[in-house]
Amino acid sequence: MANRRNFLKTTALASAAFALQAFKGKAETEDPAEPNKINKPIVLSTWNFGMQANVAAWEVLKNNGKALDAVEAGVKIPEADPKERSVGYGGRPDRDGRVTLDACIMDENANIGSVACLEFIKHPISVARAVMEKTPHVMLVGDGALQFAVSQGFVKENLLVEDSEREWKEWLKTSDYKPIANIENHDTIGMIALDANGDLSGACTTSGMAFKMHGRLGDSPIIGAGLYVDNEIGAATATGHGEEVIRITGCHLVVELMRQGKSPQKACEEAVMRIVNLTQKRNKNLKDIQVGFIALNKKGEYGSYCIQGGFNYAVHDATGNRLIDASCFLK
Ligand code: SD4
Repeated sequence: MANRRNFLKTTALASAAFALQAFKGKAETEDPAEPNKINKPIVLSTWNFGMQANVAAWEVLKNNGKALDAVEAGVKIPEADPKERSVGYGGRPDRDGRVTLDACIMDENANIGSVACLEFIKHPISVARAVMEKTPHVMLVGDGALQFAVSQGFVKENLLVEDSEREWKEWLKTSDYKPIANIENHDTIGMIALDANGDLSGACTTSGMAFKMHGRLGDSPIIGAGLYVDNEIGAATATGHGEEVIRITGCHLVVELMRQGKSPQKACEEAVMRIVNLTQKRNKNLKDIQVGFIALNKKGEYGSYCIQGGFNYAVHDATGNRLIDASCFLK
């Protein structure tokens, strides 16, 4: 334990030059034997629950369906599952005991839709899609998002399950807000897909940080932070402490790095290193922060990087569905 603490301390104090050195030479996903081969369709999603979500997305993709439909269908699986306590129905509440959900979606034509601080609706991703397709706007929040959802036929229901309520009441005894990285090995689900037609889309949905202040938004409903898609280049999505992802406009950065020629893996590494370096400059403790990115490019190459170990992601392509441990900065 002491050794780990020392190691973390040493690592956190490492210079930017050391930090940049540390992530050189990671494996690429491109097959050098077939540089022009496009691996499609393919879908990636964050955390363990991405495995099940990928299965639903794959049903769409394998039948030549659109990436947009695939990512919506995929993330609806954990949204509907009351046992998944960080997304949708069953999500942990804010410090006032209210379950407030954030989600966004982006398609191959740069159409975007988002809802934030939405209560009582099990599938915020579908409301985000309705914002995208049926309003002149791109983002609705709070009561306005709820009113819109109800007007579109979404059913209002109680999302606070017993286990989450019990945990919240326990938390109230101290009311100590300490977001924990990698809690239960799942958090936000972010999903990005390349369909058989070669088009990219992405979706991201979460209940956000447990016991957050009412009205707090993370990165997940913010296009460019928690999700970004550029159909000429690639797509990226994020999980972890949203404040840190917003600070660097994380997923837009990952996609821009791919535009500059970086592989998805290198782009994720460089974005994480921006957060690492800023954290050091701001004299904050890196070991309290987790951020993970996953990225996919137009060729179906993918990569991921995170600050701390423990983040994994699921990849489904024609060769099957698998869970991959992301490489990380703090070993
Ligand atoms: C947020 N990024 O609200 C989300 C939640 C998450 O680990 O992924 N937590 O900041």
